[in-house]
Formats: sequence, C-alpha cells, structure tokens
Amino acid sequence: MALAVEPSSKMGLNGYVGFDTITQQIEKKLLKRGFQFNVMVVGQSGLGKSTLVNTIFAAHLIDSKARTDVSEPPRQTTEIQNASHIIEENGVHLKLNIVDTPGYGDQVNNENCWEPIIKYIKDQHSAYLRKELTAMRDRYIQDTRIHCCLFFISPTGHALKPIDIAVLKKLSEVVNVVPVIAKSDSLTMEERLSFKQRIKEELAFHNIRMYPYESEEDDEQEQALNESIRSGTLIPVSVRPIVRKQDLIPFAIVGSERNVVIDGKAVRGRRNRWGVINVENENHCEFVHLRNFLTRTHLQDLIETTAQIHYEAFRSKQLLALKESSQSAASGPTPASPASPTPKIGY
Ligand SMILES: Nc1nc2c(ncn2[C@@H]2O[C@H](COP(=O)(O)OP(=O)(O)OP(=O)(O)O)[C@@H](O)[C@H]2O)c(=O)[nH]1
Ligand SMILES: [Mg+2]
Repeated sequence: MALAVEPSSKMGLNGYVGFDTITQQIEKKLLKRGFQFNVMVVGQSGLGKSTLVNTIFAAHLIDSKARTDVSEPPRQTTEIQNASHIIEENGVHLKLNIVDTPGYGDQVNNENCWEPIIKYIKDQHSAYLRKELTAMRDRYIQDTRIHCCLFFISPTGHALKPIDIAVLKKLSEVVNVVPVIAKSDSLTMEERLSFKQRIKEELAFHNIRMYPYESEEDDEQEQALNESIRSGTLIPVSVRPIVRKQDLIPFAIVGSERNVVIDGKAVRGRRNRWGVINVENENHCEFVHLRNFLTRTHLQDLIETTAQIHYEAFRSKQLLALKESSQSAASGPTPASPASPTPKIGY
C-alpha cells in the first residue's frame, strides 16, 4: 500500500520556524563584540584639532594647546598620536580610536607635508590586508583603518588655500573626508553661509569628492538625508529629527575644552569679551550636527564605506601587483634583473 507522503519542501511552510530571530542573534553577537570607530583629524596648524577631539567625546583624550595655566607653554601636536577610549551607551560598546595629526602649513617649504598622514592611512590598510592573508588569521581582525577624516578649514571667509586643495585631493583618494570650518566663532552667520558655498564650489571645481558619496544602493530616506546634508534642502518628516534648513557640510564648528556657566548650568563653551558661545547650542555653531552625523546617522555607513570603497581599492591594487610580480618571477629572471624581489604588501 502506498503511503501518501507530503513533499518535504512543503513541510512547515505554515508553521513558525523562528528564523526571524536572526536579527536578535546578530544583534547579540555584535553587542558582545562591540564596535570599532577610527577618526582622524587633519588640518593646518593651530586650527583647534586637538581641542575639537576633546570636545566631541567630552573627555580629555589628547592634550591640546588650550592652557589651564597661562604660565604653561602652548602644546603643539608634533607627531601622529593615537588615543583609544571605550564608550558605553545602553549596553553598546564603542571602541573609539582618535588619531590626532600635527598641523601642517607653517614650514617654509610645505611640499609633501601630507605624506606622513597619507602613509599612516595606507599603512593601516596594508596591516589589515596582511592579517587577512595570513594562513592562520584571527576570527576578527583588529580594525585600525581610518573610517573618517575630519578636515579642518581655516575660517578665512575667502577661499581654500592651495595647500588645502592639494591635501584634500590626496586624502579623498584614500579615506572618507568630512570637511569642517574651524573656529567658526570668528565668522558672522552671513560670512559662514557664503564661505560654505564658496568651499563647495571650489571642491566641485577641483573634482574633490567628499563624504557622503552618492550611492544607488541608498534608499529614499538615506538619499534624502544625504542630500540635505550635502546641499541643504529641507528633508522629509520621516527622517526627522535631523531637519535641516541650510547647508551642513562643511560643518561650521567651535571647540572648547572648558565649561562655562550659562543659566546656572555648566556647558562646553568659550567666553570672550562680547559674550559666551555655547558649543552645544545649534544657534551658535554646528558642533551638535557634526556629532549627530558621526555617531547617530553615519557611524555604520562610514565604517562600511571605508571597507567597501577605500580598502577595496587598496586591496585590489595590491593583489594585482602581487599577481604580476609572481607571474614575472615564474617566467624566470631576466639577465638584467637577476634577483626578482619578494612581493611585498604595502608602500
Ligand atoms: N576661537 C576659537 N579658538 C579655538 C577653537 N578651538 C580651539 N581654539 C584655540 O586654538 C588654539 C589651538 O588649539 P589646538 O586644539 O591645540 O589646535 P591644533 O589644530 O591641535 O594645533 P596643532 O596641533 O599645532 O596643529 C588653542 O588656544 C585653543 O583654545 C575654536 O573653536 N574657536
Ligand atoms: Mg593638535
């Protein structure tokens, strides 16, 4: 007697299998592992890079020139410095690595002043690739690749300096660059607006691509958000509370390591003869928008874009070079080059 057997593919189709818990499983795993975010600050000397880093994360991570005691000598960043900090919010661990770089532009000859910075960024890519290619590689490779480079523009109100254009060109080829107008407390609101416009025109003229990039993969909401950040259009209600009425990039920022008291409350700010600037007040500067951009809206995308665009470009270039050198080694050394060099990853 033939038994009527239900085809296995149909079994359980109507029952609850439970695969929808995959999102929770992933979340649990990711939470356990934590996240790594690497930011770098680059710009001319004395623009407030070290100060801003300390302002963003409200902890004194890196010494800045700001002095608590007037008798102290100014502290200039003289070498690439790395500071790591683990931040915890609602059970999420973020390992934040901040790379502070020495300011450039104050030498008599500023030629190739960007080289140590570019080398540092590429060295991180090459270290990652080397770890990826080892036979017994780690399950999770320590990620030191720079996910975001904050580029400090001097608040001249005029135009970008030729040296900035040269550095920006080099940087934008290897890392996500987010430009900021430093010390924007020295510009009026009108000056800020026209300076931003001018900077954007210059970047477009020189064909320099800033982050966030246009991507076809972005959904409508992401495109609207990025467009609003890039060009300042009003964004839909669905993407609120990040509503923008004016241009955001480059973010006009003010940094401070000191607290000032406003209405009986201690806030991060700068006091001068004319009044007090509250760093966290949206009407005073765009520091809060920059922090939201880095941590609330684009943290994941900055990490992903680094891996998918910048690291990928580095990786394929390196692997092609390796292939070529091993092919030429296999075809035998030519009399002119008796010892064919061992293929190397890096620069
Ligand atoms: N007015 C104003 N001054 C600032 C601001 N941010 C920093 N400063 C001051 O600018 C000076 C230089 O700040 P740093 O943070 O050391 O500058 P830096 O870019 O790290 O300098 P280098 O390491 O030499 O390149 C300090 O006296 C800061 O207090 C700002 O937003 N507005
Ligand atoms: Mg510094």
